[in-house]
Parts: sequence; C-alpha cells; structure tokens
Amino acid sequence: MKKTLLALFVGGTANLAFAAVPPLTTQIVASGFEAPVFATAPNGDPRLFVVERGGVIKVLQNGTVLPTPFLDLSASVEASPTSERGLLGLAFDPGFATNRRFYVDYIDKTTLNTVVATYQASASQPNIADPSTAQTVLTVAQPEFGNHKAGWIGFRPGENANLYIGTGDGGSANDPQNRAQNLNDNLGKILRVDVSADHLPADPTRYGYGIPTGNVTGGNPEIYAYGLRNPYRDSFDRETGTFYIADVGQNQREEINIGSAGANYGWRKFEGTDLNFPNDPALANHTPPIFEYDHNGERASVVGGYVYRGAAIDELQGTYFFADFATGKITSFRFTDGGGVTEVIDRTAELTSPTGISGSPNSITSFGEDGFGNIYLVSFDGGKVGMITAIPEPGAWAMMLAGMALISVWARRRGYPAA
Ligand SMILES: [Ca+2]
Ligand SMILES: [Ca+2]
Repeated sequence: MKKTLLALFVGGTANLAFAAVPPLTTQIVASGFEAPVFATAPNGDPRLFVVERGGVIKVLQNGTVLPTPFLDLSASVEASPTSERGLLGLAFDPGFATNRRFYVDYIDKTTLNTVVATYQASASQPNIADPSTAQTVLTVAQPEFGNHKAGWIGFRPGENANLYIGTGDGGSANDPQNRAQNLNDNLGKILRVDVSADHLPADPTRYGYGIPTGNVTGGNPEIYAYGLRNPYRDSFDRETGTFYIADVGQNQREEINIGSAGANYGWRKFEGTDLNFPNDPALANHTPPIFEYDHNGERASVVGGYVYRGAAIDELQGTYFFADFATGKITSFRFTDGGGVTEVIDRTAELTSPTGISGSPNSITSFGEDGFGNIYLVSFDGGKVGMITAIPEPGAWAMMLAGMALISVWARRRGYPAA
C-alpha cells in the first residue's frame, strides 16, 4: 500500500506541472515467482494475487509475498514447460468481499481438458483459499495438441452474474477441425455463463452455470462470441466495460478485437484482415480487429493488457497497454467507438530495463490489474511483477506537499478509500 500511495503522490504533483503524460517506468513490486502468468485482485482489495503456471496462486500483501500460497493446485494442473498448458486464469467474483468466491481456469493433469472451477477463501483466514469449497463450473474438451489453451476468465463491470471465459482453438496449426467457426464446439470462443448461484446445490463437487440472455443462438448456449484462435489475455475497461480481446496469430497477424455478443472474429478463414483460407465458406457476423500488427521484426505473439484507470496518472486515463511475448515490445493506444485507435506509442524503452521488467524475448507473459486500476507487467524473467508508474519529475517533490491536499479530492472523486 505504501508504494501505491507514493505513486499517487508523485503522479498527482506531476499533473500539476505537466499537461502531457509523464515519462513512465515499471516499479518492481515482487520477484522470484516461478513462471508467473497473471496478476489480479478483487475490486478495492489492497492485495495482489499472482498466478504461477504450475498451479500456485500467491498473495502479495503490504509489499511481501506471503509464505503460504493462497491456493496450490499443482497436483491437479498439467503444466509441462513444452506446452501452453497450466493454471492460466483467475477471476474474483464481483461480490468477493462478502461471498469470498473466485474462479480459476486450468488444464487438468489427468484429462488434459480445460477446467473452470470455483473456490472460496477461508472465512477465518482470508489469505488462504479453502480447498474443500472446490466445485467445477464447466469443462471444455481439448484435443491432444499442447498449444492454444487461452485460459483468461473475467467479469465485466456492471454485469456481476456472468463469467466470461476465453478458449483457444485447441491447438496444432490452421485449426485443423475449423473448431473456432463451429458453434457446436466451445473451442475458439468467448463463453459467457451465469455463475450467480450454485446451479447444482445437491452436488457438492459441481457448481454448474446458467445461460444469460444475449449469447449466440443456433449452437452451444454458452457461446458469446467466436472465430478466435488463442484469446490468451483479455480484459474489460473497468470504467466503460469495453471488452478487449487480444487474439494470438499464426504466421501473419496479431490482433486486438472489441468484444460484442455474436461477433465472429474470423479465424481460421481470416488471420487478422489477412485471408488465410480463401476457400472456406463465407463468414456470418464477421468482425475485423480494431488493431493488428504483422510479424516483421520477429513480433509473433500478442499479450493483451488493460486500459489504465489508476488514480496516479491522470493523463494516462483510457490508455490501453499490450505487449508482444516473442519480442518483449510494449505498446499503448487509445480506442473510442467513434474515433477508432489513436496515439499508438511504443512504450518498450520506458517500461523495460535490465533491472526492472526485462524486455528480452519470451519473457512478458501477461499484464495484471490491481483492485484500484493500477496496471502491472508479469514476466518469466526473474519471476517479476512490476507496476506501471510515472517517473518523478525534478521539482515534483517540492510540490508534493501542495499536492497532498488534492489527493483526498481525487480519491473521493474516483470512489476509492482515501487511505
Ligand atoms: Ca453444487
Ligand atoms: Ca480475427
């Protein structure tokens, strides 16, 4: 919390002195995680929960990684390093503060299928999940291939009942069964299910789900959107609810899409706007990406991030960050419905360094967002997690005391606790 407060002070004073976005850096908040692939937190909760691909979730609290994991699923999770399998997703229920419920997405060690399960944190020990509360929400059958397991899960702000689930096409190359276009197959999709209650109350091991209105009709009722290859890291703008789906490409294009019910994002007929299978049938509901980039310069694997809604850097409000796993490049842009994508900025030099988050190839695995809208980078290199912050400007420190009075104003305006 101290670091968060510090960033708040610095960003706040910089705002007084400079109209432009201040120079950014990545402040390491913890390191030594084993193959970390995600970081998140319940809304308004000062802790940060870091997901290790091998099946362990750890708690960062008051600047310290707690010695006892929040949850250890390593006995259930398949995570061989030569595959893309593992514990891949974590989402806290919007009502976590009262119901202690959260959800995980992983590849099961025995079946090699995707499992989405729910747990509750212990009532008496809030930093430990209660394994006896485990219930399966749903499973998605996976083919034998080790790639394209996606695994992101999340809740859209203001839509508290529904869990969104990203699934890849199941792997190999060129989606050999064209699963992403098959509405009777839950691979290559965004699924959306109602998890507002235990739908199988008589079964202590299964939670089940309901079907919200507005999903795709004419196929599996869980399908919200389709035509995706590997939507590994996605997010909702916590202020507007805009849904960013980053779909990992094959040999041509990496893409970012805006999620909407019934949209068909084109794979495998299209890879981005590139026609990949010209002889495949014409697509219904084809929705091209809002942003794509090619594989020149060895870029090869998009890692979707978040729209910045932190309190520290006012000028960064509404800016979306993403990275490329293969190159370690980090980019930001702004997107609006009417104006499309603007202000595309290469952030690599600002946000990577030898002592911070490494920009080396195959290191940046994910972004994360804490309970207050701050954005983090997650890296295999050193197992580091770092928060995107503004660099203190010379002179800003002298204005800090003046800025202190404003901080409580901002905190109230954004609805955060003033502490
Ligand atoms: Ca049940
Ligand atoms: Ca696409």
